Amino acid sequence: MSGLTIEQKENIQSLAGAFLTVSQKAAVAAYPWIGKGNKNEADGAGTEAMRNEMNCINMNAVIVIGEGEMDEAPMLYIGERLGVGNGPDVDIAVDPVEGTTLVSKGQDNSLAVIAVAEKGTLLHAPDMYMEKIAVGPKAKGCIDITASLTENMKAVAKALGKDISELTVMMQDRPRHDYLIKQVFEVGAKVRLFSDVDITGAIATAIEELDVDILVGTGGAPEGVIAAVALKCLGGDFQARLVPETEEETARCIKMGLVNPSAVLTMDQIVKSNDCFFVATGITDGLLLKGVHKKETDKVSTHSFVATMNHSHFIEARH
Ligand code: VTB
Ligand code: MG
Ligand code: MG
Repeated sequence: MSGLTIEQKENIQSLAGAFLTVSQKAAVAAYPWIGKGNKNEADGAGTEAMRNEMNCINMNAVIVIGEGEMDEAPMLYIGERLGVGNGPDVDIAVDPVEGTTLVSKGQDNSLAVIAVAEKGTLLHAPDMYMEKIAVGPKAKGCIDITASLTENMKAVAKALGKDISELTVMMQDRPRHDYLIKQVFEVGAKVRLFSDVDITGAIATAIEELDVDILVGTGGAPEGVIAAVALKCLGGDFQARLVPETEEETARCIKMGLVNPSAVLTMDQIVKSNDCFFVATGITDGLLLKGVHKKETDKVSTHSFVATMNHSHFIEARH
């Protein structure tokens, strides 16, 4: 339970508008790098824009999921403090350019994303793989990451009032997911494979029109924390399990306070507070959002998605 006063809660939610500008600026900054074959420049431009804009916001913020450790990332490193001060105390998880390869190759579905939550309530997930499963509001409470995908599909189909063969399961197109794809085909359900950005797949489960019932698979842990915030706001559900692959990664988990590194992490363990929100802006066109597009006379258009605990909405803007 959060110990915040109503005023403090409102102060956190009132930051959402300022963070919309942050993600719009990051997407616009990455725009010139679409299709230029240079992931690092795209990432750098988005990161710098995000950081400059966040430093103008009245808040005491700490990056808990960012571009890396202090010694490897000059900007938005884990532990970096941002904001003008004298505002709400918050934790921030960012991915200024989620899908850098997509941007550099001019492919669909890249985003600028940010999740914000009450100070001390976001999981400090290390940069390693994480097994994930996400569903929308109607299937909340029905998932179990320790069970097989088949079992989860049965439970979700029941909750949605569908036949199991009518389910659409989204996952990253990777050989490591072959065993999952097999389970989907075995029950006659559909897969929807994508190359990158599993945050979009997770959110898609909570947006009816997108026709995605489950997001499953192993992807980045930082992206998992950001997706968990979005699903919490959207009333969906999310479960995860870190996949440390080396002794060093196991040690990092323990250092970050995860006594049992491969324990099940529920949505409420990943995001401990209800005082949180999520913002994304499309860089290239995608399933959830349109990308940045050039308009007449030096103008660009952006398309963003904001989800708070009270509501979610899409915003089209010209800059
Ligand atoms: C995952 C996923 C991300 O990159 O981290 C993926 O969570 C990396 O997967 O959304 P591979 O190691 O198989 O390439 C993204 O798709 C984009 O950052
Ligand atoms: Mg990134
Ligand atoms: Mg990423």
